Amino acid sequence: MENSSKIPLTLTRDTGRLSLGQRIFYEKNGFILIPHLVPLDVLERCNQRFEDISSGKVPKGAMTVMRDINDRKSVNKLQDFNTDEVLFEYVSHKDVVDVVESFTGPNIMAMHTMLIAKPPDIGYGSSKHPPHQDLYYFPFRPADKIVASWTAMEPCDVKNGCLYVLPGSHKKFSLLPHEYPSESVNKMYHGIQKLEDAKGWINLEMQPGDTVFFHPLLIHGSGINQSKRTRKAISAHYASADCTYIEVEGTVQEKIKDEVMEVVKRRLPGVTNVKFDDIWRFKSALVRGIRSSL
Ligand SMILES: O=C(O)CCC(=O)C(=O)O
Repeated sequence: MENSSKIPLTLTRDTGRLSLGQRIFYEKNGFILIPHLVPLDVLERCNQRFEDISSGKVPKGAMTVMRDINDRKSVNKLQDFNTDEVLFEYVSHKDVVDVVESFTGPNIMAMHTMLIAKPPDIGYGSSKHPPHQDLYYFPFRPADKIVASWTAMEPCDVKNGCLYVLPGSHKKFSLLPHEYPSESVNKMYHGIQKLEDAKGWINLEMQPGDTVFFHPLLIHGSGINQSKRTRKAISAHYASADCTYIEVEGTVQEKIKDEVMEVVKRRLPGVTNVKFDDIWRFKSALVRGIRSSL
């Protein structure tokens, strides 16, 4: 198939993994969903690891274990598990990384990792994730060399709070200001306000193994879990190893940087010379190719 769409392909490269149609779809919409990408046995091992870490059977090591702000008995997220050999099986899985390479090129770092459990909401609405752009959290660029993978571990539908996206928003908007919404949300869930006029939102209902890849400027979020089931997904953000760190002081990202640095100060009292990019250097890992500037 030739590129007769007249869309210059600037966000993807031909590695033989994505079809031209899939590349054009990503360039236009800012995401591409690939059904049945991750084998179910990998997800089953990740799920068991989640249960073992959440229950305290397996030590959490360097990762962060987060609980819903209202429902303190529910672990809603494991974060930063690049050093966990079980969960890293997902992050480094060939089927995922082969697709990632179409966006990042051959030298690939896993910068941020999450297993998001989204427990049933207990009535405060805090299981939702307000609309946001992931780039808000990242002190490295260029944005076009960063991509998220997000894989359903369980059926994800509107009832249990699936992902929703605003197609094309990665091109329509630059990085927008984010802040805490007035409703109850979890720690660091800053959102974009005043999106009432935005039209064309779509829900991504997905089955286990289905994987969506999306651009870091794509506006997305997830709904309240109004079911009695969890809604588990595993996700990683990848960047080209050739990306470089930027200074976020004085930009819309300063607020989230300050919040992250407050947490680091609390966790590492007495350590005074850690910078925001040091945290990213520490928690990231090479998954393919050669490590360079990140
Ligand atoms: O899985 C979810 O509910 C939302 C995840 C997400 O958008 C994020 O963490 O950036």
